[in-house]
Parts: sequence; structure tokens; C-alpha cells
Amino acid sequence: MPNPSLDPLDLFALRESLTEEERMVQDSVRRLVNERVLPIIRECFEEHRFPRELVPELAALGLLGSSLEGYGCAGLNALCYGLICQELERGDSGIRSFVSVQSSLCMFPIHAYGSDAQKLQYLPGMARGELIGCFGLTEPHGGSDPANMKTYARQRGRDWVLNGSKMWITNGSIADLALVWAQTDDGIRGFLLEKGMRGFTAQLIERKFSLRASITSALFFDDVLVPEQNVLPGVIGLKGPLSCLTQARYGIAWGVIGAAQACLEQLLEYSASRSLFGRSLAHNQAVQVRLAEMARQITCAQMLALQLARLKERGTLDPVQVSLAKWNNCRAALDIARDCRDLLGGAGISAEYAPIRHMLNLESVITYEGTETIHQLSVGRALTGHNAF
Ligand code: TGC
Ligand code: FAD
Repeated sequence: MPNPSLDPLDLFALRESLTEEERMVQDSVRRLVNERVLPIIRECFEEHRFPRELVPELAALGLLGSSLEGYGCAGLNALCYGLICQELERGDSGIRSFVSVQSSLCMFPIHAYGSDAQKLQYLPGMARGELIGCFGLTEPHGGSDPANMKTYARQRGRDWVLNGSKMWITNGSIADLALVWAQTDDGIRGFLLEKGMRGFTAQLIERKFSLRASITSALFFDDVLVPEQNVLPGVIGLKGPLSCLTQARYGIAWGVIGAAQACLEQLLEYSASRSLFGRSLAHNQAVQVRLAEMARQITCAQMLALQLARLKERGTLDPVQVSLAKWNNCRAALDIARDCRDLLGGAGISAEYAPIRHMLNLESVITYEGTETIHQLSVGRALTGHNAF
């Protein structure tokens, strides 16, 4: 019998340190994932379909822009946002991606840098899930170096004319609103493009092997006329998009723990019931060492995420700390998913089991929002003072 006083997915009892409100948030998202995501996600992945029908339910639980104050947003703390991401990604990284982009990459910058009119126009509808947002930073020639973006906006009278393209944009083809970052004569600025603006098109990227239950698109801008009132007035420079990435990477550091937990949970059941050489798979030393290693990795990821939440609440979070956590936790989750896939044997490549789906998703998650190398180099730069990018 396993030790009944320990939760194998929470060996250091993180949950016991949560407040009642934090537990309630975690439980309600967990219920939504169990009842509404898990029953359909395998098919969505196979069919390459984002389950858009879940958006009103995500909104009804207050999960869109959950940490923002006002405008119909829930105003939850940083830890709650982390727990939301963790529970959603236990279902699928694609669902967490949707919420990350809507909340951290589109609503957050409007809240932080938008005019009063922009906040009133967009945020309540986005919190209700009636308006979907996307975030266009990456370009086809190289996403790791956004300072070198080619998309350009020139001022014409009081308006702007935007030309260029963006690549790999989550929610792109279903978005009502695209926050597009473009170079201008004064530096990088954020432009709020609405669906249907002349010269603005989105093209779905089909045939992905990863994040198949998520929409990914390319965006094209051909002399798009953007009125002055659609430019974010509160920020100029790369720090605008990078500050949004800090919010979203924080959520990813939490989210991937959920994916890893889902894989380990399934493997624990499987290894207990599968019998080989006259004993259960779980009875073998080599298997136990691998299970213990997974639990160690999950526990370390949880402790990093928890301290990250405390630093965020305190307002002292440094982007380098977020880089280290995003790197560590994505690497841990991907290694766990791959190892679970292996320990399931042939069954590990079947759609009946979750690890291969999580593993394939995590190949994107370790790449987007800054690749593993980019985060390693950010930490290296902080340690040495030398910019090695
Ligand atoms: P660097 O010199 O480091 O910084 C330029 C300016 O930005 C400031 N800054 C920040 N400000 C606020 N918050 C942050 N987190 C900040 N990080 C940096 C910095 O102080 C500086 O300000 P100033 O006033 O001195 O100009 O810039 P760099 O050109 O050296 O680049 C650094 C590097 C490589 C780390 C950065 O370019 C980078 O992070 N590259 C990776 C790009 C990336 O992550 N793209 C993600 C695209 S979005 C996405 O993937 C969404 S997936 C969503 C989903 O589906 O879940
Ligand atoms: P590149 O920047 O071309 O990098 C290629 C390789 O070179 C990587 O391994 C990288 O680590 C390595 N490398 C780069 N620089 C160095 C260096 N100096 N030293 C050593 N190695 C280096 N972007 C958005 O703007 N919005 C979105 O919503 C969004 N959603 C995404 C969804 C998915 C499913 C995916 C896959 C990507 C998404 N992205 C999005 C883009 C993502 O952020 C980029 O893919 C990522 O930043 C890497 O950029 P790139 O693909 O152009 O690779």
C-alpha cells in the first residue's frame, strides 16, 4: 500500500498552505477540467480542434483576466492565477494557452497600458469571453529576437499605417482583437487591430503535431489603417511586450506542473496494475527510481512556482526569476511526459493515454514564450553581466 498520508502529486503538501479562497478556486477549475475538458480533449486533439464551446464556461468561472481589478474581472491573487493555469494544463496545454493569451497577453496590456476608453471598450467583453484576443509579437524570420521586428507602423496624420506579418499566433484566426507590436519611428508600440479591418488577415496554421487543441495562425498586415485611438498610449519600447511575457511565463511555470501531474497520475495507476515477470511493474527498483525522480521534479517545480507567487504578490518579482522557473518547470514537465510515455510501453503511443498528448504539447510550451536557450541565456546574463544573445 502507498503511504496514505502523502499525496503522490503533492508530496510537500502545497495545498495545505493555501487559503480557503485559493482552494475553492483550485477545486472549481479542477471540476471544470474533470467534467468538461477531459471527456472531449482526446477527440479535440485528434481532430485538430480548439473546443471553443468551453469559452463561456471559462468566462463564467472568472478565469479570463482573473488577476485584473475592475472591468468585470475577478481580481484574484497571483497564486490563484497559478493554480488556474495548473488545473487547466492538467487537462491540456491548449486550454491553458487560450487563457494565458486572453488574460496575460491581451487583457493585461490593455489594463496596464491602455487608455480609459480602450479599457472600457474591450476588457468587460473579454472577461465575459465575448471578445477573443491574440498577441502578435513573433515574426517569421526569428521570434527569439523581437527587437529586430520588421512589422512597421508609419504615422499618417493622426492615424497609423501598418505593414508586415506575424507568425505562430495563438488564437489568431478566432480573435476579435489582435494586439500587434510594431516598430515605429519612436520605438516599438502596441496596436489594437480589430477583426475585419481592411488589409488585416489571419491564416490558420494547419497540420501541427503539437497543441492540436489550440488555434495557431499567421497574421498579415497590408497597409492596415489603424486609428490613433487604437494605439496603446502607456508604453513605448520592447519593455511593453516583454512585461506581458513576464505575466504569461509566470502562468506557464505553474501550468506545466499540471501536465506533469496528469502524466505521473496515469503512470502510477498503470505501473500498479501491469504485471510482468511475476510482479507489478511498480515493484521493480528501476521503475521506482524513475517514479521517484518524477515526484522529485514535480515537487521542485511546485516549490519554485510557490515562491514565484509570493514574490509576485510582494511586487518584487524579477523577470530573471520567471525565466529560471519557466525553463526549469517546462524542462521537468517535458522530461516527465517523455518518461511516462516510455514506461507505458507500446500503450504509451496510444491516444488512450495522456502522456504522449502532453509530451507533444510540451514541445511547444518549452519553445514559446522564450525558448529554453533564451531563458538560460537570460539567467547567464544576470549571473555574469555579459549579454551572450
Ligand atoms: P533587453 O535589453 O533585455 O530588454 C529591452 C527592454 O525591455 C526591458 N525588459 C522588461 N521590462 C519589463 N518586463 C520585463 N520582463 C522585461 N524584460 C526586459 C529592459 O529593461 C529593457 O528596457 P529599456 O528601457 O532599457 O529599453 O532586450 P533584448 O533585446 O536583449 O532581448 C532580451 C530577450 C532575448 C530575453 C528577449 O528578446 C526575449 O525574451 N526573447 C524571447 C521572445 C519571446 O519570448 N517571445 C514570445 C512570443 S509570445 C508567445 O510565445 C506566446 S505563446 C502563448 C501561449 O499560447 O500560451
Ligand atoms: P528562433 O528564434 O528562430 O530560434 C531557433 C532556435 O535557435 C531555437 O532553438 C532557439 O533557442 C535558438 N536560438 C535563438 N537565439 C539563440 C542564441 N543567441 N544562441 C543560441 N541559440 C539561439 N508568438 C507570439 O508572438 N504570439 C503567440 O501567441 C505565439 N503562440 C505560439 C504558439 C505555438 C504553438 C508556437 C510553437 C509558438 C508560438 N509563438 C507565439 C511563437 C514563439 O514565441 C516562438 O516560436 C519562439 O519565441 C521562438 O521563436 P522562433 O520559432 O522564431 O525560433
